Amino acid sequence: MNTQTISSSQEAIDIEHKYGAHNYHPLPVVLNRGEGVHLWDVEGKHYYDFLSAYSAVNQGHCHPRIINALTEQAQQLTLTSRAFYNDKLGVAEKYICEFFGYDKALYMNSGAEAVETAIKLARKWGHTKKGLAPNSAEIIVVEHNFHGRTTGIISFSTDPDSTKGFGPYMPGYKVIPYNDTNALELALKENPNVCAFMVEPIQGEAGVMVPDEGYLAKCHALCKEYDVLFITDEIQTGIGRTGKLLASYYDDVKADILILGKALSGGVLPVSCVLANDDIMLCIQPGEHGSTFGGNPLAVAVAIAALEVIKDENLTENAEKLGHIFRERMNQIKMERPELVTIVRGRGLLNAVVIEPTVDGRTAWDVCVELMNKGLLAKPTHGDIIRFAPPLVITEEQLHECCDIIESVLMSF
Ligand code: IF1
Repeated sequence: MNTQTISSSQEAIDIEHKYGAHNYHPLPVVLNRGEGVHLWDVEGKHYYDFLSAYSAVNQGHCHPRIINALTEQAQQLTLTSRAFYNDKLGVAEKYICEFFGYDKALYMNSGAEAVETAIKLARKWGHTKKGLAPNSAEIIVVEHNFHGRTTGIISFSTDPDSTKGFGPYMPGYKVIPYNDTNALELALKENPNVCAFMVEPIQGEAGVMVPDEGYLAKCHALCKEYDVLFITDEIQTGIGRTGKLLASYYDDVKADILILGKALSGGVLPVSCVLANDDIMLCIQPGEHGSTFGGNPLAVAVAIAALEVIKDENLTENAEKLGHIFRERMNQIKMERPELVTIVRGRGLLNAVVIEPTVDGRTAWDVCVELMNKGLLAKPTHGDIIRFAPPLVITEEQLHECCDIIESVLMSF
């Protein structure tokens, strides 16, 4: 039986509909090639990518240095498991620890796996170092969080789409409002069993919700005061996306446990990582945590190259500079069409625009379909919010060209 080759977009959509789970509602575009900020569909139509696979492709599609690292390692050694050593993992652990300033790194595969790892690490620290009674450790999280889709993680989600029908849920979590340090202080005062507070420095899925200046710094100070670990989930906001290497740097804050994923591989394969200092990371002893592919030579060779690209190509600085230009262009449209574009927000090249439904009932989805027709790919979240997140390699000229496309579509609504 030979594998079918796709000759039209509709053929690809049909085969996926018939044989694939219906767990997504994609825009009707079928891509088959990517390079930098560019994508092409089966018919050869060009698009600018303004989603970057939810910020996994910060370095641009198929970055040559990352692809080279992948292909070289793939022909040498891809997987040993952690039953044995290999000559790549230690080098990659050292590299990422020095890159972000921590004693130790624990590589995993998906972002959710890294979040689960951080949760286990924080609980282990709570029970063994903070002296919490067995199985009593609590973690504080915030409303509208998104940290992944495992049954453990959705246990503290406040999004019905992520939780409905998937119970029973894991205990041990307290949900408080985002961007509210009084709520955090009260939760810490009320509950002596808290081992950690986990937060996205900017909430991506919630719609690029940027907290007040000083919020993260105050949370960090409260965690110190109450002997609680400060965990940042920078899977989407990290690695240059927001114009700083990590979004928590906007408040000059360094997490006790840092969670990375997505762009840690430049979108080439799943790589995630948890970083912490020895007093925390060494709470997990041999045989207490792991995964078959976690830290495999192929993944970590790619991770090193992905981080080198961010540094060598000054992509964080580019995100900072072009982010200001992008929001300025979007605010100009907002001034022209205040009834349609009500909010523009973001940091670096993680931005969102809130679109009000038009009098004839067209929504952010219809804007994204029209953007697709005009050669720009973005996707709405929560109905009325369009997230705009191009690869960080985008040039100023390309950014203006894309803003022209966005402007022409929005002005036509
Ligand atoms: C989907 C959302 C974005 C994340 C943060 C952990 C994870 C994610 C801050 C888990 C993953 C992805 C998952 C993907 C779509 C996308 C997403 F819409 F789901 F919420 F980006 F906003 N922490 N986000 O953003 O990482 O296990 O996926 O590697 O599930 O639909 P993962």
